[in-house]
Amino acid sequence: MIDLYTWTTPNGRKVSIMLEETGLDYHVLPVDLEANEQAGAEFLAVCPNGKIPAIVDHDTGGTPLPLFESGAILLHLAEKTGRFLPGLERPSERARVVQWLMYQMSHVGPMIGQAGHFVNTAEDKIPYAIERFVGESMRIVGVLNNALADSDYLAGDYSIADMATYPWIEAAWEPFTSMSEGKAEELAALRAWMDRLAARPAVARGMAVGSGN
Ligand SMILES: N[C@@H](CCC(=O)N[C@@H](CS)C(=O)NCC(=O)O)C(=O)O
Repeated sequence: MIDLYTWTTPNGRKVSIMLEETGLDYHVLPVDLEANEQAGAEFLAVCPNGKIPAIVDHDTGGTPLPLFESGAILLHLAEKTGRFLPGLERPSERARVVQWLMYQMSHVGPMIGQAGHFVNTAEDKIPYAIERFVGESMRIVGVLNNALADSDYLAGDYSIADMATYPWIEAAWEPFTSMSEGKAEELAALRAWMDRLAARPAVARGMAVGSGN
């Protein structure tokens, strides 16, 4: 059994999608970010960084493993199940998946997250910050679109890199494409990839996890 600490946000959804895809036995423990439960002692004991997602894997054959950082969790679950990440005997294919996973972790999530903060959350609408983070997010999304021009998935076969990226693009699609005319057409390859993922039943189930259930 795996305990999944999560909420209805993109980083949490990456892990619930992977859990649904692999069929691993898991139990959801909602961490209500609006009630600031991520700062409570119970959650901090599992995730000292105070951010979802986190898991406790009880099926290690030994001491249970608490783990935070969505990318690390996805790698762990992929290695545990031997799915959605090529094995060490296929080093080049594996490296490509890890590359796009790192791209999500270091660019897609942080930049779109900051863009959302400065556009929506911040009381003070700072033009420099909005321009900086929205501009960089658009550039990053463009890189994804180019990568998908000749490929159904980010790194060859469907992988944890796609699972990590999808919830962020799904959340950003509407606001980003409504910012400028022609944006949706420009990002046609990305849209087709989104539709491909949305059609997967496990993705739909994973996206629905965490809302206080
Ligand atoms: N790099 C972390 C980021 C986690 C993260 O930012 N989680 C957000 C929700 S998507 C969170 O818990 N925010 C609550 C807070 O900042 O207090 C990961 O990928 O797991």
